[in-house]
This record gives sequence, C-alpha cells and structure tokens, in this order.
Amino acid sequence: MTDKPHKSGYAAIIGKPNAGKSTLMNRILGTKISITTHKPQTTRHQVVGIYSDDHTQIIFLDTPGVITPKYQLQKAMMNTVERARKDADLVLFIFDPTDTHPTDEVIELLRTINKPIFLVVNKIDRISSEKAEQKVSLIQNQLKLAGVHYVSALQGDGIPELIEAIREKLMPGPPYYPKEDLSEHPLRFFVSELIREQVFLQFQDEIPYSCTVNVISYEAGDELDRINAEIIVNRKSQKGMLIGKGGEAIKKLGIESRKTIEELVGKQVFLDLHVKVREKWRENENWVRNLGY
Ligand SMILES: Nc1nc2c(ncn2[C@@H]2O[C@H](COP(=O)(O)OP(=O)(O)OP(=O)(O)O)[C@@H](O)[C@H]2O)c(=O)[nH]1
Ligand SMILES: [Mg+2]
Repeated sequence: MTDKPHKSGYAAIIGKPNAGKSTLMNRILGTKISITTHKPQTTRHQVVGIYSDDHTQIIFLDTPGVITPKYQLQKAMMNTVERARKDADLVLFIFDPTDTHPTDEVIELLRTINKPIFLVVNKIDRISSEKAEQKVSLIQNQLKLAGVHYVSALQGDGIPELIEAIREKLMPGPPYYPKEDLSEHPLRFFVSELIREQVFLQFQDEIPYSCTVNVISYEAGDELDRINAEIIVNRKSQKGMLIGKGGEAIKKLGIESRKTIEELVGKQVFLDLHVKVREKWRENENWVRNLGY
C-alpha cells in the first residue's frame, strides 16, 4: 500500500439546518471542532476541520444550514455557504431523512455546480432503510450525484466508507496543513463558540438567535487562563432574560461555559461574562461584520 499517492482537497459540508453537518465533521475528526445542538442554525461560520491519514488530507468546511435569509446575520451565514460551495473540490450534501419538510433550497443551490456531490444520508439510526431510500430516490431524480452514503454521524456507521469515497475523487497532491493540525481558527473563536453553544442549550425561543459572543481578552497563564467575554443581545428586554432573577441564569451560563472551555484548553479557566445590548445588531450590516460574520 506504500505506493498509494498522497491526495488532498476541500470538501464542503452543506445541508439544511439540523441535518447533522457539524456532528458529522466532529465524528470524522474524532474531536469536537464545531458546536452542535438540537436547535437549528447552530453553526454561523465556516468551520474548518482537517482530516489526515498517511495518504490523505481532507479539509472539511462545515457551514450554516441553508435557509432563506430574513435578516442581515442570516444573509452573512448564507454568504458563508456560498463561499464554501465555490471553494470546495467536492460537496457533501448532508440529508436528514427524518426531516419531514422539503429540501428544495439545498437542491436548488447544488443543481448548478460542476463538481462531485455526495449525498450523505444521515441519522440512519432513526429510520428504516426502505423509508430512507424512498426519499433518496426523489433527490436522485433532481441532482446528479457522485454517490450516496448512508451514515449515522452520532454512532459512526458508514464513516470509513465515506472517507474512502471522498479520497477517490480528490487529486494527487501534498497536504495543505501539517498532519497534526485539526483546524485553523484561533483559540478565541472556539471559546466564543463554546459560550454560544451554551446560550443555545440554556435559552429558548428568540434568545439564541439574538445573541452573539465577543471574547474581549484572553490572558493565558501557566495554570489558569483568564477570559473576559461579552454576550451581545439584540434588544434591551433580552438582557434581563440572560441575566435572570438574581443573576441565576448568567451564573449557570458562566459555569457550564467554563467547564467546556476548561476541557478544550486542559487548564483551569476564570471566565468573566457580561451582557451588552446592541440594539438590532443582527439586522445591521456593519455590526454583523464587526462581530465576525
Ligand atoms: N439520531 C441521530 N441524531 C443525530 C445524528 N447526527 C446528528 N444528530 C443530531 O441532530 C442535531 C443537529 O446536529 P448538528 O450537527 O448540530 O446539525 P447541523 O446540521 O450542524 O445544524 P446547523 O448548524 O444548525 O445547520 C443534534 O441534536 C445532533 O445530536 C445521527 O446520526 N443520528
Ligand atoms: Mg452545524
């Protein structure tokens, strides 16, 4: 097997919100790179995850779920999808067969591209193969596919076969990144994402969609890292909800966020968390850009 040529390339992970895109990337990399929650629109950025073995390097681009954007933040999210779609050598179309709503927007987005598209049917732990295959045949009628893969990102089924199929489509070439790299974002990015993940997990309704997280400072110490971060809300009334009665809600948010950040950095963390109001930030192009989207 030593004469196997080295291959490398970019794979965009595209699909509807909640299809399991980020879970799939994390499963492939064997570590948590991209945050995942049961709520749709968890991912807002292009999150890079680098898979390497002796003969292969695949740079995965996790993306926000495809939606019709209603405000500026969502427009920026869809620009991210568009960029990944353009930049990648191939596309993984992550499809959740348990989703009862149509998937037309994704099909529309992928119909015009001239690169291999793999249909990755996820969550097969939750549906019979007959039902999944019925849904797949509808997609096959509308899109030219390089292959169909049935996987469970949660349980790991079908992943080695998917990696091998991607490899087959890549061109011979050297790795783009050192083989030990798993991603390319600065630590601050992961920290803000982990805090945002807790906002998604602990708050309901509009709150998760109205917040963003800004890491103001990160002081790394030998035994303790000190982080100062703010949660930015879209409306004044949301500030009180985040803080909660007697500060209970923000306290819980801080504790859970700190735990996940400590797991990431393998050190003790002191997290100073504040809430700030930026009236209608997510509707404002400049603010959306300034806040990293
Ligand atoms: N049963 C089951 N659940 C899954 C599987 N893959 C993902 N999930 C769940 O589906 C939900 C959404 O997963 P994410 O990975 O956050 O989905 P996403 O496509 O990245 O969603 P957005 O970032 O919002 O677009 C989470 O609750 C996951 O645990 C799977 O293979 N089986
Ligand atoms: Mg995601």
